[in-house]
Amino acid sequence: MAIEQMEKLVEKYFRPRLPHIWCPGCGNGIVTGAIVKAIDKLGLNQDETVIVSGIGCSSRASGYLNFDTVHSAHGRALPVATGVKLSEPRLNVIVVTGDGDSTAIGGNHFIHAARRNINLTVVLYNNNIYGMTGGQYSPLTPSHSIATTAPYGTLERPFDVPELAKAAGATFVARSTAFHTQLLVDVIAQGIAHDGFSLIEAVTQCPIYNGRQNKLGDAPTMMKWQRDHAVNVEAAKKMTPEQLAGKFLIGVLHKSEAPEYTKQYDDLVIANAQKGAK
Ligand SMILES: Cc1ncc(C[n+]2csc(CCOP(=O)(O)OP(=O)(O)O)c2C)c(N)n1
Repeated sequence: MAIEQMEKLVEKYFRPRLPHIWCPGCGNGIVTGAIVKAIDKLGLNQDETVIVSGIGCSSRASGYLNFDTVHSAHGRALPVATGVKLSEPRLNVIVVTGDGDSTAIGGNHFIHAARRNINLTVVLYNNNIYGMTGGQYSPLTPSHSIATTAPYGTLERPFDVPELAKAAGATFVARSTAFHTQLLVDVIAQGIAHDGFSLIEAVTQCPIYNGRQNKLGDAPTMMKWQRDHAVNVEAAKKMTPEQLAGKFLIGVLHKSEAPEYTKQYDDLVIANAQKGAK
């Protein structure tokens, strides 16, 4: 994208709040930029688009964006977003959340929002760690990684979050990385356009807490790792299990149709509640 175009996007969609809190090399700016590009690509009305976040480095994105935003409580972005969407179903509601925010403290809300198939778009910034509080392991931290809460390596197995979302009932599930920015923009746009619960996992680098503790190198090195370990879901169809060992899939991983919650709710109100309880 040309620099003039970028400047226009920044002027329109970001609040001038420099300096931001993100560390040098953090991928959160790339992911937030991808959300903005997806919104712009779809031509969404800025006054009818709401950004809701929880708590964490990634959740700070809501404060930098020039929309109606809610920076809610840790793990509670989805209940807040559900309330916003149910009260005004015409709004586009985008949830910005971290791996800890959405799958640890907010894990229960995550599976139930997916199960309801409410039309929210969740962009999960997966840096594999609790960044804001200094590098504790999360449910998405790979086994045996070092974290401040696992000095000898974590014994826990991480969730495959797209599989979790799909099993819980999400009707659009995708993954991309900070390195694969074009794809990230594209799958976020598809998720927003999808009429149901959509989960987009954005794999991103945290060089300061995750990278340093695990000797993963600086930000460019971590992004090269993303480049070398992600396989597009279409390309993967032609690959053998041996070729796919140690890799992860990117692209649209699941898409299905199911009744959307707010529409069902409105129908229920019209068909029953407005006639009065029997
Ligand atoms: C109820 C509650 N518990 C704990 C915290 C402390 N806390 C703030 S952010 C955070 C983890 C954030 O990790 P993640 O969601 O992965 O986001 P990141 O900072 O990595 O983007 C925790 C435990 C809090 N703010 N509120």
